[in-house]
Amino acid sequence: MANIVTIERHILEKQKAFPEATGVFTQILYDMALATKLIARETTRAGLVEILGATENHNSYGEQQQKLDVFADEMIFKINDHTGRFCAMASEEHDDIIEIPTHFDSGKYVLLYDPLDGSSNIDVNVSIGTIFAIHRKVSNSPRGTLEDILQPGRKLAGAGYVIYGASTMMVYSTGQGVHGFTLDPGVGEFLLSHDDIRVPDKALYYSANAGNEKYWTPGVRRYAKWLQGIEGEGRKPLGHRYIGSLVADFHRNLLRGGVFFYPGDLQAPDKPYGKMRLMFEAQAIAFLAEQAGGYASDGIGDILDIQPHSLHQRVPLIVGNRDLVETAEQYIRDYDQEWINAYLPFRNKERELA
Ligand code: P6P
Repeated sequence: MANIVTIERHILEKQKAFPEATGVFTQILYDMALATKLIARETTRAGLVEILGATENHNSYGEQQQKLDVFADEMIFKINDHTGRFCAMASEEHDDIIEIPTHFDSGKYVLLYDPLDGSSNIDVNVSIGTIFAIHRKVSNSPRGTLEDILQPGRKLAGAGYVIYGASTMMVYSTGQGVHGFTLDPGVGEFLLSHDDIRVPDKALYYSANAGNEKYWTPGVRRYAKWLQGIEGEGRKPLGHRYIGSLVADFHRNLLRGGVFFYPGDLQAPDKPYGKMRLMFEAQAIAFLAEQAGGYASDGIGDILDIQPHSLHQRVPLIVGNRDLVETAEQYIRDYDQEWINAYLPFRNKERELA
């Protein structure tokens, strides 16, 4: 009989070399597992209870908050606010950092999370996901500050996502490879189902919102034609798969090989930075991609090397097989100097710690 490997057993086995981290990471991942089990239960029942539909609130991006968004956001905060493991949190659904209540201990890590990414798909029963990332506290202040949060992805201590799909899966890395656990609803436990995930060398898919092609820059448009085997040396076309839920699109490409891109464009010249949030989506996805042998770029360079300047900073995201992502960078270098000139000032802005 194959081993039944829980998150705890897996962390213990993978992190023998880092005993001090094992305890904390096991607990953090268990806390996230519990929060996401509770979220999973609501997402599977969403059609049955009146938790569907939007609230009258909007988040900092002006996006209408779905009720499940609010539930997921509150669930993740409540599960983590009292453990003494975090000195601060930050959520895509909150304008500012979330302080740990003063009657709880402050810890050595910060938690950043997108409680329910792809929430526009909630009401149409398409897979959605929770994305989380963990940085180490670096400031000297007694409680967490923006300085602890606005760190480059290269410094991440760990990151992961949970995808609420045909099954509920948690995929995480703490820097020793990428590992996937599938929720056994019968026992309510995440069990190891995908040990040491590696992006397959042979990519099958590319993922992009073709409805935006009119606004893509010349280099990105040529890149899309290259992926379709139309531009360049007569390659076999990649299949086009686009769900419109980052976690679902990334998860499929991670397991089958492929590239996802949501590029920056000049539709609004003062907003050349695309749609993805650096701190709540791109850093975690880039960390996982690199740990699985892939690569993530904003079109200029490695997402993990970008020094964040603000909490809700957006970046273009091109992620998947390294060769496919580097080809995108080449097309952008060759044909998109106008866009590069418009984007670099945003990419290189000074960090806002006040
Ligand atoms: P579009 C969801 O809102 C999200 O942030 C990602 O999950 C997803 O990849 C993207 O936006 C979809 O954006 O513009 O194609 O609908």
